[in-house]
Formats: sequence, C-alpha cells, structure tokens
Amino acid sequence: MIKIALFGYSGSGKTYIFKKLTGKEGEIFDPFKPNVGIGIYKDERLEKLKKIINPEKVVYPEFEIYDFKGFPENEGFPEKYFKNFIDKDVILMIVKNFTNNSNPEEELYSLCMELIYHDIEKIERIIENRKKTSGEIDFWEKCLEFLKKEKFLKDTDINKEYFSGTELLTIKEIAVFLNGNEKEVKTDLPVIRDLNEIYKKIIEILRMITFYTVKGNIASAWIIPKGTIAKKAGGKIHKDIEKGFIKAGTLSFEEFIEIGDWHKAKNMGILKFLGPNSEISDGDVVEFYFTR
Ligand SMILES: Nc1nc2c(ncn2[C@@H]2O[C@H](COP(=O)(O)OP(=O)(O)O)[C@@H](O)[C@H]2O)c(=O)[nH]1
Ligand SMILES: [Mg+2]
Repeated sequence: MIKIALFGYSGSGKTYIFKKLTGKEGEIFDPFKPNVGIGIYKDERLEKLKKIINPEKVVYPEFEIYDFKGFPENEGFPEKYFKNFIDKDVILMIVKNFTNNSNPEEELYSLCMELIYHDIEKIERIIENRKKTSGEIDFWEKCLEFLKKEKFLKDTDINKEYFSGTELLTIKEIAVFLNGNEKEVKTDLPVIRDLNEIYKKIIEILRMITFYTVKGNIASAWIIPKGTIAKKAGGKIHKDIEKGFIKAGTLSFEEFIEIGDWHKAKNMGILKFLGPNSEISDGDVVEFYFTR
C-alpha cells in the first residue's frame, strides 16, 4: 500500500486533512507517534464501471495516511522527527493558505529547507565517516553541492544506487498540498489544490498506473508501477496468477465502457491478449488466464 506522510508546521491543516481523507476522529499529540488511517480512493473510472456493470462488490484502492504532530514555523523540526518519513513513499507538504495572513510561498520554501538541511547534515556525517575509513567521498561531495543550490536530490542525474539504505529525504517523491485558496504560489514542485485530487496526483507523481478487473461480480482497481509486465501485475492480485500465468486478456477502459460487458467483448473477438512479459497500460480492464 502506498504510504503518504503529511508534513507541515502546526496549524497548517494536517489533522484536518487527515480526518477528511480517513474519516478517523481523535488525535495523538506525541510528535513521534502519528495518527495512521486508511484513505479510500474513489477512482472515477471504477465508479463508472460500477454504474455500468452493477457488481456485488467494488474494491477501491487504499492509501495509508500518516499525520504527525507539527512544530511551529519559528521553532522548526528536531532531527529525530524526520525518522518518521524514512519508510514513506511520498512526503506531502501541507501549506497553510486559508487565512488572509497566510504566506504560503514563504512557508513552502521553509519546509523545503527543512528537508534540504536534514539531508545536508546526513551527508556531512557520511563524508566525515568516509574520511576516517578513506572511503569514496567524491559522490557525496557532489550531492552536497547540489543540495546547497537548494535542490532536491531526487532531481540529480547522479547514480541513485548509492542512496539506498540511507536516511535521506529529498530522494523521495515530494508534493505540495496548498490548503486553501487565499494566495497563488509559484513552485516547480507538483501542487495539489483539491482534496479530491490527492490520490490521482500521487499516483501520477509516483509514476504508477491503474488497471481494473471484473471477476466473480467484484470490480477492483489495482495500482502498479508504469511498465509493469502482465505476469507481475497478476502477482499483485494473487501469487498463483503470477506463478501459473498463461496470458492476460485486456480491453482499454474506453472500449470496455462502450461495450459494457466482458463476455460480449470476448465473443466479439476484440480482446487484446498479452504474454507474460508485455506491459499493462493505464486503464486496461484485464482478465488473467493461469494454471493452478
Ligand atoms: N477555514 C479553514 N480552516 C482550516 C482548514 N484546514 C484546517 N483548518 C483549521 O485550522 C486549524 C488547525 O488545523 P489542524 O488540522 O489542527 O492543523 P495541524 O496542526 O497541521 O494538524 C483547525 O482549527 C482547523 O479546523 C481549511 O482548509 N480551511
Ligand atoms: Mg495536527
């Protein structure tokens, strides 16, 4: 499941957004223990499928949302706090923009700097250790230079392999949620302005796609990385499908909606069949054939 961490100063609206997304009430005030909840993505295409085929059950994609206590802007975040983000897939920066004294541009800049300075400190420590053991430092010096230009490491073209196992944060996908409509913000980061758009945008930012299955009167949506091959996509549903994979019958979402019935489409002979190593496309409606 995709893990989204909400990151922002106190009062920016993290808990408000968390409650809206998860429907969960109650709040934890320990800065190192998050509110954790599940957000359900009412995927528009799945809603359409539901209307057309009227299945007994619809399984929507779910996201794990983490709401941590914030710190005031004039205080900043303690280093330990950032451990909260290490295993999350996306850091969603929540920027206050719902009062007329909001300064979203300044607040966003300041949040970015929190992440950048966190990484600078981590790398300075790596370099210190490498100097003691005469390990490789050129790579890390380049990273430092990059960060000092106020850029995120995820945008470097240097070898990202070295990043695995580190506690760096700017190697992650990072997006902005502009909470309110008071002011405009200029930024190169992906900006989300509407709660209803969060999941769709995050799927996009993570370079993922959605495919659909309609089986046994259950309609489901599945989120996979772009470029996933059919066999692996089947494995997302059940390991048996991947192990015994024969082929996948697919229809584009638009074709399926037009015809409105899987068996009819099959009889018309318009399914496209994919071998184990062919890629699934965004919006595909898929039936897997496999041996048990
Ligand atoms: N008008 C308005 N108030 C909001 C919005 N988001 C949060 N608030 C209010 O701002 C205050 C702080 O929000 P909260 O979610 O607790 O901030 P947190 O410290 O980031 O968790 C609360 O009183 C919220 O009800 C918003 O989009 N519009
Ligand atoms: Mg809160």
